[in-house]
Amino acid sequence: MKTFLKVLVTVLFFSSLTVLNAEDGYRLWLRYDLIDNPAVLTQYRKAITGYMAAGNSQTIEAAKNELQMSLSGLLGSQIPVVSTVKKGTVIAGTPENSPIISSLKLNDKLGRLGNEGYLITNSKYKGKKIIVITANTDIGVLYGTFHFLRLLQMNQGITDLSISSSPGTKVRILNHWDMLPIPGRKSAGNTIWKWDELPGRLDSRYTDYARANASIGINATVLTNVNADARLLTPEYMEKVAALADVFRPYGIKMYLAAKVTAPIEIGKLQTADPLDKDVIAWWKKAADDLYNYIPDFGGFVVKANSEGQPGPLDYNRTHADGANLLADAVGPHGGIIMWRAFVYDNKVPDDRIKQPYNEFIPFNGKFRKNVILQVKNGPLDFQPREPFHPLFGAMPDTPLMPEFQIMQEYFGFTTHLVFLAPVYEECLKSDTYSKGEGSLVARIVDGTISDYSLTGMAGVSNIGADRNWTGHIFGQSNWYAFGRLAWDPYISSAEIADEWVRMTFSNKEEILKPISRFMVESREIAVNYMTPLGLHHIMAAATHYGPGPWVDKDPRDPREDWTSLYYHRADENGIGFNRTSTGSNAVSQYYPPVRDMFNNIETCPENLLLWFHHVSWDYKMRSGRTLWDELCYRYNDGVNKIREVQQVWDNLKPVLDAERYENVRERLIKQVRDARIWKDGCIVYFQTFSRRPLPPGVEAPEHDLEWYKTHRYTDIPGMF
Ligand code: GCW
Repeated sequence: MKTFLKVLVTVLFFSSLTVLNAEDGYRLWLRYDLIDNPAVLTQYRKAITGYMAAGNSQTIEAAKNELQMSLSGLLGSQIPVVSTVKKGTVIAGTPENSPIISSLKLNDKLGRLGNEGYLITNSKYKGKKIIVITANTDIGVLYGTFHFLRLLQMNQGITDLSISSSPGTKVRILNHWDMLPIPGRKSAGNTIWKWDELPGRLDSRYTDYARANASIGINATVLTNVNADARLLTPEYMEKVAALADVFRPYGIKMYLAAKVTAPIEIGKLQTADPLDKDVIAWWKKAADDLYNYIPDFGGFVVKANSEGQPGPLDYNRTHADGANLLADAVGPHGGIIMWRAFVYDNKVPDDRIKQPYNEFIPFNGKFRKNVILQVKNGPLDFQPREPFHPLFGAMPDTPLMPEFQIMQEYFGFTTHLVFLAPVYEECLKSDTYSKGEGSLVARIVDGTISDYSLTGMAGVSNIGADRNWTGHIFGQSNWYAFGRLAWDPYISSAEIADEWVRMTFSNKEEILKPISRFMVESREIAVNYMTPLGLHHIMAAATHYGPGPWVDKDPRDPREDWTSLYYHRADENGIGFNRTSTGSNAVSQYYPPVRDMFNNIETCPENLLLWFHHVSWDYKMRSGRTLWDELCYRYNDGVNKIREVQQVWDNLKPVLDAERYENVRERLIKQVRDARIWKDGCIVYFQTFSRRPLPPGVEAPEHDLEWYKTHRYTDIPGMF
């Protein structure tokens, strides 16, 4: 009874603390608040009485800190670090550093787990029940620690543990698209890298950034935009970058940089950047040597070349392979790699834009150095709400490929719309390329199961910014989380990821967990419907990419055709959609049969990609029995209605959520509902000028005329004004 009272008092004390705790979102999914399920708490208090971490590297120090911070928080009482094993000790370390772990003879199991994998298991030492977190390396131990803490945060059983895990890809990297500051101008930019303070002052945020990444297995980062700035390779910046690399290293995060092909001209004063020029070769070699002096474990470069105005080897009549191999040879002796982006297209090439990456890269299959990997966007266009998988997956068996996903919601309503992106990543990873027959999933190519690539990886364009809660929208955090989890394990489902994230970020209580994880999983399809249903794409506002712009016939930055919406939707009085079949641009030919044939035939083409591959008459009969025009209107309408439902669900959760995070989402959902309606109405009113058909019954009438939508400006969307 006495203990019961004690527990009760502690529970009350800590839950009142929880209420007082500002829930500003800073702690992400690593909140470590007191477990609010009494039965689970009792079980954990019995099973965990102390912890020890063997070894004295900074990485082990990080694991120790994490255990200290989390266990006391979760269990609501001081969980001590112990020097001898007792019943209920959590022991973390490698067999090499821990004679106790070594005595447990786990080497067989560990042998299969490589440099980053880990094992979490219950065991007995001298008759005492303990929990063991072990790995071949200290970083494996840290990853295992985070996994163990995830189990606790998710209130999972810990008395029957037998978990072994190792990553599906080697380079799990964030690509920040932040720009370097422009000299003499006070930029309002929202980057978290405080360049003006580095290297002297290291914001504590950098450590939390590294912790959060390590907790989901991200092991690499590129600090700045792939539209690269040559200044990064000057000593001033190398020193700053090195200071950050030092902060990240204990957490297993390697530093990479975006390289600019013309750096030898811009900062090296050479006359050319020709990859075969001997001075250029020497310049890059020296730049790499210098970099490795600053950062001995530097990872390598990511390069955007000959794309959207970026310089590249083609400017010197050389090839992508020449350009990539030049850099590969510079970093190779130090163990570095080159991630060469396949996101290339040129309006001077008279071919369907989406065909260009494949056409440009296929001839170079096997022509790259061993330490080059091609970074390929999930789809062949550009991070649209829905695209088919990129046809390069599976088509370059002798050159490693890594997918690039966008975590940042460039085409998904920025930090204002609630869209959980795991389904976008999952859809791509689970696509069957048929490159080696049935079952040749993108995931199996990416992780090397089918492809046998020497290098594997996954890149995510980061959505992390200077907001206190990191991503502006609280649900933006879930996309960062999802990317990390899928880079580690390309086979987990969106539903599993949502479940984990909600449990850790909000609550394990069914009344919160169920509704939130359900709408998360649905949110991507909802957004597709109010933005670009049935395979429509690239019909957003020019330049900003926020809001609809199906009428865009000229981009203010450049009047090129492939930056207009008309190029992509091709609406006319007969119908709508881009004919990419064998009678059109024949982009379908870039896929292996039977995928090619499935897309090519209007009867078998999935309806959610119909207008991507076909120009379809307004009266075409859809599987629902409706005409295409009616179906299009219904989908738009459905998207708006469903986001209103999400808003309702969220409003109903008010009494059980903390005020601050509730409000963060509530306020944004108001704008999302408003702007979803603008998407729907704007697109319907515009496409109706071609279809000349009435709105089908049940579809809400548009609020304004076409002119209103064409001239509408958004004044309250962060990132827009
Ligand atoms: O999505 C487009 C963006 C560009 C970006 C480019 C790319 C970094 O609008 O801002 O440039 O893709 O991926 O290179």
